[in-house]
Amino acid sequence: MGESRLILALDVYERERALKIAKETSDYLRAIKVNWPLIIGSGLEIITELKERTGLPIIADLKLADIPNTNRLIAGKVFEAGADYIITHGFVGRDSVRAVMKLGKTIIVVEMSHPGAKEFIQPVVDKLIELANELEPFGVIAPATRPERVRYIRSKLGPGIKVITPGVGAQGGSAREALNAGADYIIVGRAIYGSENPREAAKKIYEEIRGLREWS
Ligand code: NUP
Repeated sequence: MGESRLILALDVYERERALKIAKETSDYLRAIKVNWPLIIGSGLEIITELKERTGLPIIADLKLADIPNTNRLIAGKVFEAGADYIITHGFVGRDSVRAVMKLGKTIIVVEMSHPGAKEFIQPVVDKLIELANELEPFGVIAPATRPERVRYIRSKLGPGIKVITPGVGAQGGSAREALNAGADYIIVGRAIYGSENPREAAKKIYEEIRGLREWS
C-alpha cells in the first residue's frame, strides 16, 4: 500500500456510482473498503473491478461471524474475487478466525465504533486483544469515536499488528485524534462518498493527516 493512511468505506449500492467515486478519490487513498451494501447492490465482481480500475488494495468488510466451515466458504470466494483483506469477528472464537486466516490477510474486530459496542464487545476487549496477539492477523479494528480506547488497544497489541479505525466524520470521530492515539489507518465513508465533491473531501482529509507521525 502507498503512503496515504486513508481508507475509503465505499458504502453505496450502485456499481457506476462506486466506480466513479473510487476513480475520483483514488489518488488520496491507501485502500478501498467494500461492505455488504455494495456487494449486495453490485455483486461480488465489484471487488475485481475496483481493484483493476484503481490499482488499490481492497478490504472486504464482511465481519464474518460464523462457524469455521461457513467462514471458509465465504472467505474463499471473496479472496478469489480479488479481496486483499477480509474483516472478521473475533468473538466467535479462534477456530472461526483461523479458518479465514488460512486463506488470506485478515483484520479482526476488537472494538466497534458505535455506542452499542459498549454493551457486549467492550467488556471482552482484553480477550479479543489476546486472541489477536496470539493469531497475529494483519490488523484489528478499533473505534475512532473513542480515541482513548484506540490508545488502550494499541498499548496492549503486538507491534506488528496494524490498528485500523472507522468512525471518523459521520460518526463523530476525528482523523487526527485517532492517528495520534495510535491508529495506523483511518476508515472514512459518508464524509467522503456522501459529500458533494468526494475528491475534494478525500483530499482535505488526506492533507489534514499527512505528516502525522507513524506508529508502527
Ligand atoms: O466498528 C466498526 N465501525 C464501522 O463503522 C467497524 C466497521 N467495519 N465500520 C464500518 O466502517 C462501517 O460498516 C462502514 O462501512 C464504515 C464507516 O462508515 P462511515 O460511518 O464513515 O460512513
